[in-house]
Amino acid sequence: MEKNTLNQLEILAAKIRYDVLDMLQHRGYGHLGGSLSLVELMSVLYGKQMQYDATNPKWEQRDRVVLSKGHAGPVWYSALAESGFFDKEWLYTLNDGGTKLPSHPDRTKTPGVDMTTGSLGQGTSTAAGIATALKKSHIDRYVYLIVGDGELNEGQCWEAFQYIANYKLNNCIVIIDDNKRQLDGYTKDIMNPFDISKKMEAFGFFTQKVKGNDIEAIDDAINQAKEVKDKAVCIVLDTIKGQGVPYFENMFSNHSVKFNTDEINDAANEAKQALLEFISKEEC
Ligand SMILES: Cc1ncc(C[n+]2csc(CCOP(=O)(O)OP(=O)(O)O)c2C)c(N)n1
Ligand SMILES: [Mg+2]
Repeated sequence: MEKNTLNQLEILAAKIRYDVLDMLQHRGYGHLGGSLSLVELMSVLYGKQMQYDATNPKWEQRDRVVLSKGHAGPVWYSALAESGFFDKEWLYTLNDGGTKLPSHPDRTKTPGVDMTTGSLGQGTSTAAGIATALKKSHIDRYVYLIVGDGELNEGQCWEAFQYIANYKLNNCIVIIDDNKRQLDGYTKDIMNPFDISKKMEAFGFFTQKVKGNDIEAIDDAINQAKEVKDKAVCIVLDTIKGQGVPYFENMFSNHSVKFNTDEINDAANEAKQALLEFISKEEC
């Protein structure tokens, strides 16, 4: 990747991370850990890989995202706002009555959101449906299906993966956010997923595993996935829940964080300040 492109994607990631912290802190609570683990992925998708027109969100030739782990809506909204789909002020309306940004994505409310999610597992099937429809309509675009590691507890995921592999839906790029934790603890303690990459390979997927905070590695993996012609494709993102902010990475219960102590607010403020400094230094 060219140095300038990498720099742009790092700046975008910093902006998305800032927005997630800022909007959740403004709201007073929210799904922080599983939003932060997707920041670099969102930067690569919206900053480089995806084809879209923010002024025409329903453009037929767009790529689609299905955020099956819908509770991470805040990171998606931040990426959409930074990409021009709507005004950044909307981020402060997260979860308000009548908002266009409900905590979990709703395709009838938010420009750029193509599928409603939140009930874990279901996005895997709807993404498979969209990918099938795109193939049948001869629309040569991609669906990025983002699934959580805890979400893999849902049997529906495995039915959908079997379908995606069987029909060789190589236009459905399955991305698993392997942040090792789910709502109430470590995934291996609650419902051990064992080796996710090997399981996806056994299901018939061309599978790659990359560090989920490595922008170049994520981009390379997506490029490689797009080269695969006769197989379903999967990228396992080796991430950290709370990624990019050490205080929140180390917080044991970082699934849904309440910003109700000075310590938590100070940590968020410090992280936001550091991100702003990084952005202003890199942008000049
Ligand atoms: C069908 C269903 N059951 C339970 C929930 C409640 N819930 C929301 S997030 C979550 C944990 C998901 O863990 P994971 O997929 O690993 O998400 P991440 O770590 O990325 O936040 C649960 C159980 C839900 N949204 N849907
Ligand atoms: Mg998880």
